[in-house]
Amino acid sequence: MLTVYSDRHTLHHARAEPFGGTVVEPFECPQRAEYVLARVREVGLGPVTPPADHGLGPVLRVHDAGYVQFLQTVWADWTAAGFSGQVTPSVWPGRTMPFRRPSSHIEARVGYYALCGETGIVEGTWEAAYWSAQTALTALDAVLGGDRAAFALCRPPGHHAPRDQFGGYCFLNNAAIAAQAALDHGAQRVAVLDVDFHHGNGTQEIFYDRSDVLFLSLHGTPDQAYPYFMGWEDETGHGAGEGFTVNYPLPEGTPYSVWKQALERALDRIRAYAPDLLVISLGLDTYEHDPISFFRLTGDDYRDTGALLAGVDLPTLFVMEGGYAVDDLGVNTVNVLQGFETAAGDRP
Ligand code: 6XA
Ligand code: ZN
Repeated sequence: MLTVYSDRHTLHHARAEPFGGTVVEPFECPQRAEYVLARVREVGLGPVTPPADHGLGPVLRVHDAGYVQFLQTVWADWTAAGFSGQVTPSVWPGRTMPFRRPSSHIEARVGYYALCGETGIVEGTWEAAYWSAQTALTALDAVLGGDRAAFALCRPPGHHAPRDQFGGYCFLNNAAIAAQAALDHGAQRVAVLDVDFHHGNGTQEIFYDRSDVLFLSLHGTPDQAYPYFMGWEDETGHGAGEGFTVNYPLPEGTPYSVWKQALERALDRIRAYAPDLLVISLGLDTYEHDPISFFRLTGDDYRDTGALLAGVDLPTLFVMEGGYAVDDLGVNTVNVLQGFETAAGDRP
């Protein structure tokens, strides 16, 4: 399986993250992608190639132009205002103070485009996010070109980013950008299955009123887990999209035996939809030792997951999302991909 990887992800390296009333080193750190790449190479998963530049066109098919321009200029505007630390949201148009008209101050603009407060922006964040999206698009090219599957080793991740907000460590929604690009290249239907521990609120929002993308997400119940305000079972889509969003919220302590039942239900729904392409938002924070999550999946479970994903027999694009047990992240990620390849190879 081809892996697409750009070392420009290292340009995004926030220094601090608010966590439980303290400030910690961000869980989402450059070592994550480096460990995954090292494991890809160690097992000889396949060739590793840098992304090709597809330009901003496919990004703007999904994201708001004003938001993209904000990401491109926020660092310059922040430092011009005299701020020297990482860009950190501190004020929002909250529930009792709804947005009525734009304020030109950079603090207000940061708050307007921020989903939440843990995600810092540094000088190289835009460039890293841009190449992360290009990574997904380049891996998509391989699948559209006939590869059974490809792995986009994206960093920063993307699934929390809706049309015009950043947060949850995400800036551009790599999976959504790839799904939309597949449609723009002639696919009729695309399924996006999000197996990250966290609900893929951004992807859900982007496709919520559409039937040409089926979005499914297995995640920690919003009653207990970030992003808290989305991901309930009764969010099923809107208008033409009614029935094309499917959420499987799961409780604290969920073991693989239970998680797998939800996965099998999701895979049945995907089979019924009969898409041309399957995009997997691949987060490994479902792992038993993940520091910020509460499922109980083990390393071996990821091989089985990969085999089940291969069982739907569709061209498949893997897009890297979360996973913070950094020491085991490479093995767990590649276990999914190897489990997939072994099962796909066994099929007639
Ligand atoms: C913020 C937690 C953000 C989780 C981001 C993530 N306290 N998403 O892993 O998949
Ligand atoms: Zn996650």
